[in-house]
Amino acid sequence: MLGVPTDAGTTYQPGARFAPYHVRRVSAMVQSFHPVHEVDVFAALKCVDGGNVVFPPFDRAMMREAVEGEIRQLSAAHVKPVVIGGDHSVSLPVIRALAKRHGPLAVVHLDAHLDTSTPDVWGDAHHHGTPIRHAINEGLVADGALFQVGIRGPRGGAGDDALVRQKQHTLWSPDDLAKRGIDYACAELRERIGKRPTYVTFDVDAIDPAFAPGTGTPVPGGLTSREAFQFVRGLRGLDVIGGDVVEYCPALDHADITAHLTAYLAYEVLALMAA
Ligand SMILES: [Mn+2]
Repeated sequence: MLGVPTDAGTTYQPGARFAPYHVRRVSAMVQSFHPVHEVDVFAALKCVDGGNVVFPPFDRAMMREAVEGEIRQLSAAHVKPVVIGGDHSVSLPVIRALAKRHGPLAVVHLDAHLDTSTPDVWGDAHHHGTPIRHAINEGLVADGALFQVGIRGPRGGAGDDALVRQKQHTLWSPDDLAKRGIDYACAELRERIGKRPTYVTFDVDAIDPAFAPGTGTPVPGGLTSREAFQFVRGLRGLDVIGGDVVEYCPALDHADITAHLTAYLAYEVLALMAA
């Protein structure tokens, strides 16, 4: 586990840079044995908290450089990273490092937002609304192997989904997931991804603000935390080579609801690796 404490890529309410500290604090509540996968996660895996990646918190380019460098070293040593953000801009350097090692990846992206914004939106190519566009355009994601789940709410324009559609990627809103059924959707996803190395990037705003109030760009109408767990558990069998949980913002949280959620989601990603 690595913390990446930055929110310099945030477009609305900042504060996600403090997430790793709070996830560590509540993670003492997360025990080892997974009741669904029937695996003792921390016995099956050698888990280490590698601390936080070090960079100036206000410099996004230096953050990307530091994170990519760290992940490249870990990956060369056969370590599978699980990153706690930070805002969603932390995912791009992780995906870059892993794709350099494994080739184009499958990416399972849970989020309220597409995160494929162009530089036109804010006059800047790199913020928390852009990592997926860069990952697609840099060839880090295999065609047809991106699954965006939980996307909802108004778009900036009619063409916002075009990039994702044009590469035969998949976009499931919470309603799409409910109509298909989560188990059926996961079976379809697993069949299409097959043996391809897979990265899981989990923006906590995929989950409804009722269940995840501590996040900077909330959108009503999201997944319940139960649906999210069911979905992530349904990824079992994929070759999960890394993952992240991002956009948890402690200052906006209540009673550590989102802190616990973030810690448990990270545990679910570890459980996929252990199972
Ligand atoms: Mn996001």
